[in-house]
Amino acid sequence: MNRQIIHFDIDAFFASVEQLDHPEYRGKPLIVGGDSDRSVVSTCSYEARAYGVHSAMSIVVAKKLCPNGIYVYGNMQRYSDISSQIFDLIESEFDTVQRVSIDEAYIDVTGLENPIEIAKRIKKEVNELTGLTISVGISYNKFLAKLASDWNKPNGIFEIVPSQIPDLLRPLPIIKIHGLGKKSCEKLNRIGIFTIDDLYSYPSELLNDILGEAWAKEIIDRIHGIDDRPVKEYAERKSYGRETTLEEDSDDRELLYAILYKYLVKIQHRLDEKSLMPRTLTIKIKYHDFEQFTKSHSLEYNTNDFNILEATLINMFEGLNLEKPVRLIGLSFSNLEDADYKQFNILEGLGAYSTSMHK
Ligand code: TTP
Ligand code: MG
Repeated sequence: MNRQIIHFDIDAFFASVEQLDHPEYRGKPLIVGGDSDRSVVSTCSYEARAYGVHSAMSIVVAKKLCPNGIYVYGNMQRYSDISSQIFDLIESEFDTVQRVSIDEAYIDVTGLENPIEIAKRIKKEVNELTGLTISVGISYNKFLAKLASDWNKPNGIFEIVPSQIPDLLRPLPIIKIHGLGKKSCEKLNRIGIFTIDDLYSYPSELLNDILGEAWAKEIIDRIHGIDDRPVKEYAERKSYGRETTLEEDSDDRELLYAILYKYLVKIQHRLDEKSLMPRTLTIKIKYHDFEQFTKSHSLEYNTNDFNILEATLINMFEGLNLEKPVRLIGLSFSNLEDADYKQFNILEGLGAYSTSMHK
């Protein structure tokens, strides 16, 4: 079965956050990076891109291109907080999420619902949570998913399916090949290779001289739609969860509990494989009118004991007052702790306890 991979990337990230925080910057060419002549552009709003300004350009050059732009220093802490909020949201819904930078990640959604629907949903959720827009690409491998997220930026969705390869890629400039740096592209330009189509017809042995054998093979594979790299989970992720939009809105508690129970089984198994123990369970409900809420319960200690988690879920669900038909239901586990580390802690704790008993 083909994999289904989503790549998302926040639009003009630092600049969009500044425009959120400062309404007076909205709709204007905004350049983040500083005001001094020694500064470099971190990023800029799409309004500034129309003037030719881009990341990594010196501020001096940017000011020549866009003298009326607004030039600001960035606030890394703020960007990092928003980035965490978004990744936490995504990780509370999907099993396999790989963060690749402050504003982009891959999600393996193989076997889940229609990926276009997932893409639309996460765009909406991210926007509701933060006010930012993201662009989402969908395809059967990471290389193409990333290419797809770049296709309709900003605020885009694009899917690349197997039958479109290789024709869709032919006209693209080689700089679009993720993995080919600016220097390699310049070298290739010098020997007359400008588009992916040029690369298709170039003898691969000659490419080896320019890119090195291993990398040349990798690049050739990628532009032929071959890329087996797995989506690798972020090692320090904060939560695991699942959720679903029901086919029909429902207030049938038995049905709703059955879904949560199914998720409990899956997530508990997944955490067990990873030797992780959660402390907090969160049920998420969205009513038919899109009003939503979450209900969390934190245990006194971390555990991945199925019976304890099940009992907790039952308790939480019994106390859940559902006022309207439900559209979406989800379950996530957070406050994760490494089981091996925990065992060590318990031993330490017992030591302390027995000491106090002997007093
Ligand atoms: P990008 O995703 O490359 O750029 P972007 O989000 O600003 O714009 P878009 O995705 O819509 O094309 O990078 C994410 C953030 O990383 C960006 O907002 C600022 C920072 N960054 C730098 O500080 N320096 C750089 O050279 C680049 C490329 C990004
Ligand atoms: Mg971005």
